Amino acid sequence: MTPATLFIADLHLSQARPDITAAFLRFMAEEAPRADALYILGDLFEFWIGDDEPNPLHTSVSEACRACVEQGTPIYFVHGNRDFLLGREFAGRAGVTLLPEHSVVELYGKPALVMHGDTLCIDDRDYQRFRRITHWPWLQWLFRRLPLSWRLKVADCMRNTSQNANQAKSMSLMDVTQLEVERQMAQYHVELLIHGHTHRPAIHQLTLDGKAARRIVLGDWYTQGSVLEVTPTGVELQTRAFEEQA
Ligand code: LP5
Ligand code: MN
Repeated sequence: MTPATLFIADLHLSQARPDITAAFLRFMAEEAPRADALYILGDLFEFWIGDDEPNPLHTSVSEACRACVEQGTPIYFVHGNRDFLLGREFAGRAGVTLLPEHSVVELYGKPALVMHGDTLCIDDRDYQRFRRITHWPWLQWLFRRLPLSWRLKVADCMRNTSQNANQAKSMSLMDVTQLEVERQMAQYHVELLIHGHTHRPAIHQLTLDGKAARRIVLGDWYTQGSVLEVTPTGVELQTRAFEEQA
């Protein structure tokens, strides 16, 4: 079998969408164990309020990840804007390696910059302010110590506020800022960038310093799965159909 590295993002797993969970668990059982590595580039979960939340969905996801890792496929996880609180305890249980927000990884001899993608959307100043604040370590420390029911309420309130705010934002404001893409790719000396977040799957060709470069955007898992397969000879952005509900 050709060696392949797989990338997924923006599954937004929740108990409200068992069809997405089923597609993810199938992918983890049938496809991920055959890969050289699996990268999950953020927003695996609809939201995350702490590793201590007793949620059967979290248990089935951690068990599926662990089983895959035990079969020899390492799993790397980058935080998204929904699950940035996912911590070392859950990662340890699942056997996944947490990566920093921006990482350069070697893919069959070529460096690639991988990230969730929200840090590329710098024109969305309200979001970037929200992000800065919710990443304050002392605020996260405090939040993690609130009772579960309060944390759930805060998350719910943030989701509602965010949804309302997004309705007033233009599509271009919520997309990446091209100059920031180019700045980060130059900073990390890469000709390949892979990210999610915008839910606009595409392979963008660009020119950096006179050289051909690519930005690959993973799709979400709302109506179908989205998987990027990288092999020594190329890249392919693929989809996976969800199973029909009985
Ligand atoms: O998520 P999505 O795609 O809808 O929109 C994102 C940006 N929104 C967010 C907010 C998340 O959806 C909320 C996640 C909850 C996480 C769990 C709780 C952890 C709490 C930790 C506390 C330390 O990321 C959205 C972007 C969009 O992507 C496109 O890039 O535009 O940004 C916003 O909507 C931010 C708003 O513009 C402004 C901020 C609203 C703040 C609400 C604060 C409410 C506080 C309530 C406290 C009681
Ligand atoms: Mn996101």
